[in-house]
Amino acid sequence: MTAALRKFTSPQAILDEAWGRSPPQAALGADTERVELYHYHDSICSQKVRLALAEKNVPYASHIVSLITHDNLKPDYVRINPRAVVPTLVVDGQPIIDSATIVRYVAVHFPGPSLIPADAAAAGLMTEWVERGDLLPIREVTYREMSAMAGPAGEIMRHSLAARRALIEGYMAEAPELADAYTAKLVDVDDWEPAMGDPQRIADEMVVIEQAMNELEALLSVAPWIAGDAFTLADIVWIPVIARLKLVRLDAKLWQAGRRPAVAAYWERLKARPSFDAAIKRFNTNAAAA
Ligand SMILES: N[C@@H](CCC(=O)N[C@@H](CS)C(=O)NCC(=O)O)C(=O)O
Repeated sequence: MTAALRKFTSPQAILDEAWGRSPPQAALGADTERVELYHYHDSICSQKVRLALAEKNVPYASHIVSLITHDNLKPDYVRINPRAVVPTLVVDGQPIIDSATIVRYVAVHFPGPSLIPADAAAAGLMTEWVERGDLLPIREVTYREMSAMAGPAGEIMRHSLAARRALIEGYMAEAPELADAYTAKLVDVDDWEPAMGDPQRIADEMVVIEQAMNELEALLSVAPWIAGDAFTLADIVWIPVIARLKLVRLDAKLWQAGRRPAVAAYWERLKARPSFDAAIKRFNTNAAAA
């Protein structure tokens, strides 16, 4: 750690100083007993769920699970989310995991605007793009690009990644009943981290992203939203994807300077929605994101 970083008292303090101030915990809604969200500011999957909750105007109690200090690996959290990832939505005491499942749950179980089209063809398109959003190699791109950044943000990311294996092993010793979850997490760490710098993998990832952007451009050239005239869960899943590509500065390559003008216009429409402010901007810790 550099001298500049050592003056801070904790990793969270470093993060706050480098990227902005954290929003208050559990201060987002009055209905704190019914709906609780375990999430992290910049987590793309958390952004999806916050967007769905904002579009439906569902109040919730907010519990920030820091991915920088790895609160997601702590035994108490792994007990509610065995994959040790954010987000988790808890409704009436029942945890629901996986952001695609959660946004569907929110769409179906809460009043407010419908986020699932009635038309079967549009609903099919929506489902396809919800799944595609999940399949994009965004995690790899994010960690690689952010670890490579100069200054505190990059240093935090590198330091944070390096700490994970030892933490997982420590928690596994502390909570042996969670050994299966922790073993899976170690496999995950070993699996993707070394591949982050592999040039072939990076090239393959860019092909996948460019292809998805071409198809998105085609869809958005004929309709305002991914599945047609109505804003749906597909847009909820893709807002954070586009925001993340912007954050890691791939917008210059993908939709700036006349490239993919329909995607560029879509990004402007997304940012103008009140839910963007509530779910992304409010939690944004990096000025490059918006
Ligand atoms: N498929 C899961 C993926 C969740 C996920 O990977 N979350 C990331 C943040 S976006 C996370 O918690 N990463 C921490 C880790 O992998 O240890 C979902 O959509 O909820």
